[in-house]
Amino acid sequence: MLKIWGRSNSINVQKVMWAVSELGVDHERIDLGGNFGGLDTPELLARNPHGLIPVIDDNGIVIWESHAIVRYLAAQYGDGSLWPSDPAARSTADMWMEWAQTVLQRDFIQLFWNLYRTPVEHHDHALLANLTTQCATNFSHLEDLIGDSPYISGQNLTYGDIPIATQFYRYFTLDIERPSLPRLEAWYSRMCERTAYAEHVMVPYEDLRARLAP
Ligand SMILES: N[C@@H](CCC(=O)N[C@@H](CS)C(=O)NCC(=O)O)C(=O)O
Repeated sequence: MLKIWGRSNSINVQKVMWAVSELGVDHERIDLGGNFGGLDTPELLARNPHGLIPVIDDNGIVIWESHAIVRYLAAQYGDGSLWPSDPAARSTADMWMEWAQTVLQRDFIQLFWNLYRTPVEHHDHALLANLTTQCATNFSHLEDLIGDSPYISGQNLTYGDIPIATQFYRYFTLDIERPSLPRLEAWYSRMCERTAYAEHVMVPYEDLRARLAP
């Protein structure tokens, strides 16, 4: 059976769980990382030498890196659905997946860590203002480029939607200034109607909030 290691409030684990749930693959998820620890054990390091989550074992096929995992699951279990048969649709999915990793998530993680995972007493307000502006620029860029299709590769949900739309939940629920993003908000609303997204991505993150020790 497919095994997935990683805590449910990790954004990278959420991408994998969302894909697994859309695909209806029988699986077991094992909590690891964060408060659960366990990233320095020989067992975990044998599966992922980088000591990070998520990592999967699908009947002996071991994969780390969330985007590689999502692509594998889509190809293995989602031919014609999450994995479009048209190579052009896959290339669009891949382009946005790479961009999500190298630009959108890179900057949003910085904002999330400095705003939410840093005690308010230690906030660097100039840095937060810069990061908020940078994220607004990135999300606006996406807003301008996606066109009017309901999903990133056209008319159907594919693996290419997963990395970007996983960022939406926190971006649209954090107490920050955002530009007007009507297309992205419509896309986000469509995702919120999906059972798999609601269950695995719309996961409260209050327990990640940093506070000074009393
Ligand atoms: N590029 C990697 C990043 C993996 C990563 O940074 N995982 C984080 C969780 S989101 C982690 O393992 N953090 C340590 C922890 O949870 O304790 C991926 O996409 O899978």
